Amino acid sequence: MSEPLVLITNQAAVRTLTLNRPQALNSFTAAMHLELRLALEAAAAEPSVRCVVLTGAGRGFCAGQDLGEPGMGADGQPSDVEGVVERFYKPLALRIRSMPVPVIARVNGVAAGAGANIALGCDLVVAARSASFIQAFSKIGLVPDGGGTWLLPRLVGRARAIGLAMTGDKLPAEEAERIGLIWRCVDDAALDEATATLAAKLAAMSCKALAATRQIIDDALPMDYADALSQEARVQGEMSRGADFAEGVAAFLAKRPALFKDR
Ligand code: T3D
Repeated sequence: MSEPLVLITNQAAVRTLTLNRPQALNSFTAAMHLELRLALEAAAAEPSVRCVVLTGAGRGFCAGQDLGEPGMGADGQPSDVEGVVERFYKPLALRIRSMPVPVIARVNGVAAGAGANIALGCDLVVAARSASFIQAFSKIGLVPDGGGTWLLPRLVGRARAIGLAMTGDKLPAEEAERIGLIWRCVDDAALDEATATLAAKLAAMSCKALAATRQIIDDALPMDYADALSQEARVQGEMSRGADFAEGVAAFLAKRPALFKDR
């Protein structure tokens, strides 16, 4: 039997999905997309999962689209890049952004092309110091995809977004943290512990509130101040009617840790 293209492991309430094509730096094939889609759906549907970690096997995180796949131009066949982006990268980016639990990208090595932008679309990115981010698209005559055109200017501003996307230069993880592209850069030897600690912390919090936090921050971006304040009032009302809020307040007043269960 062939190896799974996405490895699935559980540690308490944290589910780790590991892209598993290390020989090609975990670049995406249609088959790996389909396995990842199923794995994300399964994690979303499983009530015991309260945080998802996305990472890569071997020395890379993900080198984006597998450029050797049939239909990528190298085989002389007509390419269907638009179809690939619509069928695979768009649903993947949207699925990550709509997960009912927080999603952490554990960037263990190079993240290039759509691999970089799928990582950046996760809620929190923790990267090893030896890792790097490359908007590789311009080097092969493409434009950023995987959500890059939306994410990059919002994360680091237009000047840096254009600079990264046009040059396709390698951005070391340390610099990515310094400019606000990612949450944390840690020493390689500390990556496992830093990711596990963060994942366990998020898994113990109110998933419902964390998923709603992601949603209203994204939704507030094009809003004016008054509309964002109204959105906060509406969603705060929803949250306050849930069991997690009652539990959070009760735990605070009783000076005990809260036990959140909503998703
Ligand atoms: O359908 C569509 O195309 C639309 C969607 C587009 C989304 C995209 O992601 S477009 C961008 C695609 N990605 C790239 O252009 C990145 C290509 N890779 C690289 O530039 C380099 O591999 C890296 C800078 C990421 C890493 O360099 P390095 O020197 O550390 O490793 P390497 O030797 O280049 O790669 C190691 C192996 O992985 C190598 O195979 P080999 O020679 O050992 O058998 C290499 O061919 C393979 N590999 C790396 N990236 C890809 C890949 N194979 C297929 N596709 C790749 N993207």
